[in-house]
Amino acid sequence: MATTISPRSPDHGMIPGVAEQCPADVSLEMFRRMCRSRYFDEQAFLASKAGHLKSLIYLSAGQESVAAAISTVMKGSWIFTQHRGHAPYLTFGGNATKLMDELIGLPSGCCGGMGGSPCIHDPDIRMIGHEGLIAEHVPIAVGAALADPGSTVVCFFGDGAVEEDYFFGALGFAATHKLKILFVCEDNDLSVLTPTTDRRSWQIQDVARSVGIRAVDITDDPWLVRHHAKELAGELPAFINCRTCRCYWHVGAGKDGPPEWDRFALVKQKLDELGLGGEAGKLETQMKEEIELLWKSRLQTLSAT
Ligand SMILES: Cc1ncc(C[n+]2csc(CCOP(=O)(O)OP(=O)(O)O)c2C)c(N)n1
Ligand SMILES: [Mg+2]
Repeated sequence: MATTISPRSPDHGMIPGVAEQCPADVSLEMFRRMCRSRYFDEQAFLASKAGHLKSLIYLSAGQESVAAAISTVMKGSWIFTQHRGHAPYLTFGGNATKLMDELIGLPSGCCGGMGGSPCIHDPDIRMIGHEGLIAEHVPIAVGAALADPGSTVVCFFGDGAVEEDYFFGALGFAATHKLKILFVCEDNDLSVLTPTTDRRSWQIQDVARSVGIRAVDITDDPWLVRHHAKELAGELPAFINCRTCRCYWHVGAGKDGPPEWDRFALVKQKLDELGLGGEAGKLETQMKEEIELLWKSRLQTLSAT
């Protein structure tokens, strides 16, 4: 009898051989982007705990594989995120120093130090900031796709955001007008601390399909995410629901407990199996040192002012 893999599983929707088919340089680049985001957040966690940050922080750690994979496909797109935007910003090439300064509250931050972690806005990478109401950016992202048909739009949001009424209207509008937008749900199964089964009886991918949008429901394996993003990029609008797990609290520097799975470790294991472990190790050390040094220098700036 065939076994069914639970949607809350690190193997949900896996396609055998998908990592093997990916060019080595792309696999390493996805991992480099994951490291950039992961080590940024680890230092942000420490800086927040030490009381150095003006902003409340919403950490992406644990979920970074999703944006790392999508960023290798949807280059040059407009990017919209909600409060958990560190990984989309950093993987799409955002300036790490400007984000550190933003969290510290310096005028050199990407929002002049006034927006903080949940409102990352940076025209340099075409990223539009979130204003605070969950999913409010989704209709705006759809509007951007309507206004700029020559570009593509990537809109990231959480599994809680899809329950807002304006989310549905935006999805339907994008379908009707065949807009070039990729909707990406970072489905960590939590809205603050409430699991999905306590909040709704339906699946968002079914809603997307019901209005004629192609949708997949998969785990956060970056090779799998990239595979689907590449396929769907030619058929926008499209929807990717990515089952993922956050490492830290909803907001602030703390831990609820161990995440259901550790994608970062699983990716390293896979890179080893692909014979890329040595190069990946070097990249990881390089990114870790680079980001740690940057944080150190920015925090020194703070103590000097
Ligand atoms: C319209 C609205 N309702 C409630 C809130 C309070 N709130 C802030 S974050 C959040 C949870 C969002 O969950 P999800 O979209 O899954 O994102 P995640 O934090 O899991 O990344 C809620 C309910 C809000 N900001 N806006
Ligand atoms: Mg969530």
